Amino acid sequence: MAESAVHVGSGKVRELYELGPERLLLVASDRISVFDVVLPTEIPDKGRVLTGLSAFWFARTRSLVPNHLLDVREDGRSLECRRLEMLPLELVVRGYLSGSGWRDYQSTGTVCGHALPSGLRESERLPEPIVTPATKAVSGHDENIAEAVAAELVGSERYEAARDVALELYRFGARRAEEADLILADTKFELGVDAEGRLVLADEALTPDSSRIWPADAYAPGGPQPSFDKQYARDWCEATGWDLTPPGPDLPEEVVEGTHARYVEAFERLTGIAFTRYLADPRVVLT
Ligand code: PZK
Repeated sequence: MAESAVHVGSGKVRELYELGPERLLLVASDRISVFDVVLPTEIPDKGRVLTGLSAFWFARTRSLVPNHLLDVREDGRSLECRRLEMLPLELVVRGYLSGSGWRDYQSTGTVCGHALPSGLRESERLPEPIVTPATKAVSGHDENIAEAVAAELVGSERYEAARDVALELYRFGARRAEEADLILADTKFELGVDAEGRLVLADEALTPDSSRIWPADAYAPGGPQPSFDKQYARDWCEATGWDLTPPGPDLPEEVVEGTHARYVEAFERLTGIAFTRYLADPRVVLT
């Protein structure tokens, strides 16, 4: 790193550094988590794919909402960002019924207070995308909350603005995904507030790690859908008989290679940019 970067936080697969009082450096590693466990094997370029995608979306959604991105570094895996006051919640937008949304729907017929038609199947497209806020629980597992609770946490005016922005961003990403024969089933946004009190998109945006992305050609509601990016790794891990507690299994070369290829393919289909061009000049995603 060219300037002094002090490590201030770790996510499962990313590291956060501060660059002086006003800027942060978000560094995406090549680590992969499967069933919420980080595996001992890395996927080459995964951090670059996620960083490039995030930067691509930040550049293309600036007119919808300002974001924290300042620059992409030459290494292709690091984003220089503006430091913000983060809202203490995540905004999950769901266009399809999956994961905790499907579980909540099965037990209550609702998802985070959204009444939904009866008889929906797992992975079915919702009549309209919904926002299901969640708190960043210390346990690492996020907890879904009702929109009324989210409004109490940050104020109803702020919550409503954040919700509207999240919906717009989801619609933007889902449209582009559809053009790439991908389904953006759901995605998570994190927002902050800048020194002028403006709402700003932060963290990563519309990446495979913050979204469920499904291949449209295999879409078949009525059960879980294969993940576009992680399915090889998940299937291989499951077939080993692993009990899903750490440590996870090492991935064999063919699974690493297959997973790498899927990440690169997601990047190229969503951005329309050759990944080799990104590696040669990461700033290409900003133009
Ligand atoms: C911020 N995280 C999550 C934790 C990571 C990421 N622009 C910002 N301003 C202030 N704080 C944050 C951000 C952003 N983005 C993000 N925690 C704080 C996080 C650990 C590793 F890569």
